[in-house]
Amino acid sequence: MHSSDAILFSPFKAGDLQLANRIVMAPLTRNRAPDAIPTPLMADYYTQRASAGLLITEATAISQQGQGYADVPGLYGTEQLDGWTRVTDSVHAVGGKIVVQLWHVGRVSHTDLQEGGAPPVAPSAITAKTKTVLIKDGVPTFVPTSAPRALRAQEIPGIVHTYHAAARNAVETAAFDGVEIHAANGYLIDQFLKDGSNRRTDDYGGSIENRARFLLEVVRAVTSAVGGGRTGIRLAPVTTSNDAYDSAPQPLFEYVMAQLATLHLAYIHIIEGATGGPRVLPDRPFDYPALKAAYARAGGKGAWMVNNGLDKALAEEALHNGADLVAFGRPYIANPDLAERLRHGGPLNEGDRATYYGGGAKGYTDYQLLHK
Ligand code: 8OZ
Repeated sequence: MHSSDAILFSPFKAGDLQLANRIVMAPLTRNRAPDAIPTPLMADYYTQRASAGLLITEATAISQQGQGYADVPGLYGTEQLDGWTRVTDSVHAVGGKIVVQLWHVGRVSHTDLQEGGAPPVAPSAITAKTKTVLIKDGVPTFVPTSAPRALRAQEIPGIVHTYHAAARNAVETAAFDGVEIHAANGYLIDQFLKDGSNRRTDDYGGSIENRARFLLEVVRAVTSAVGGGRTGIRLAPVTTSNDAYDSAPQPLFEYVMAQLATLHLAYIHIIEGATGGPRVLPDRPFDYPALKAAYARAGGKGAWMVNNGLDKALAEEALHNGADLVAFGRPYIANPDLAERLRHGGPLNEGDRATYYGGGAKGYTDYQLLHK
């Protein structure tokens, strides 16, 4: 091991999660779960990547209403939980740790994916300027998202409860080590947070406190199900994904940090910049050190996980600057042994974009290892 590698390969305890190293596989949507049921091929895929200190699964719908894309997995049916149990058993058999990402897409959906062809739900009836993926005649096809309807206030406790039930099933039934709440990338929780998508005039809209209410109710519901030490949360303050926009993200996210600090989470996972895109956006400035300071100042003790476009040098720099964990997304598509490749300083395989979303083993479980 090179001495500068030591920081990436040191063990770390995030809440109740004892991790072998600082390298995290970020959640990656791969659309290979027909009928939302995880397959044996998915068990192979995650197991191949289990030398990461922590695997975070692809975003996983907590309910059919929370579904927004073809062939993404769920956590709300017996067969889905059985499929995930095959995944977690296989990952645990090789010593890996795995949490599932809890997902409700809100308005980023299509009537074809909703029960009875219903419109998707959102804080406000504002259509996202974004696309989703349907599979038509076996071919993944991008289509505009459908116009959503605004949730009635009385419906919100039911959705919060669905997060609670999904978290409990994930840990108690499917043997996940924990859960990550997906509060990023323009999905339901992010839609409530940001004023570009939330025009409500009730307790869930308007002020920062009101827009953060849904997120905090979800976090409390999830921690009451599985404990804060098994709960992480992913946030993307200035992402451009799925038409996400807030006019003043700094005070919004610093308020969220101060509230989360009291809930004893395992980790805070921050996407810096535009998800899968530039880390710095000239028209969306954001002070990440101030965000981390707001969390620490309020007593937050969870691990600080950073993500987006990291390479080895950036990851080491982040760890030296106070991050605890570094998450890699796209590099994990083509490099199942990314941890070993980082240790050796490369080389990295290039991913094949044509097989990112949908399909079978090709471009999924057939990438070469450095050493066999
Ligand atoms: C890419 C394609 C579909 C969904 C996200 C869950 O951005 C996603 C996603 C990414 O968080």
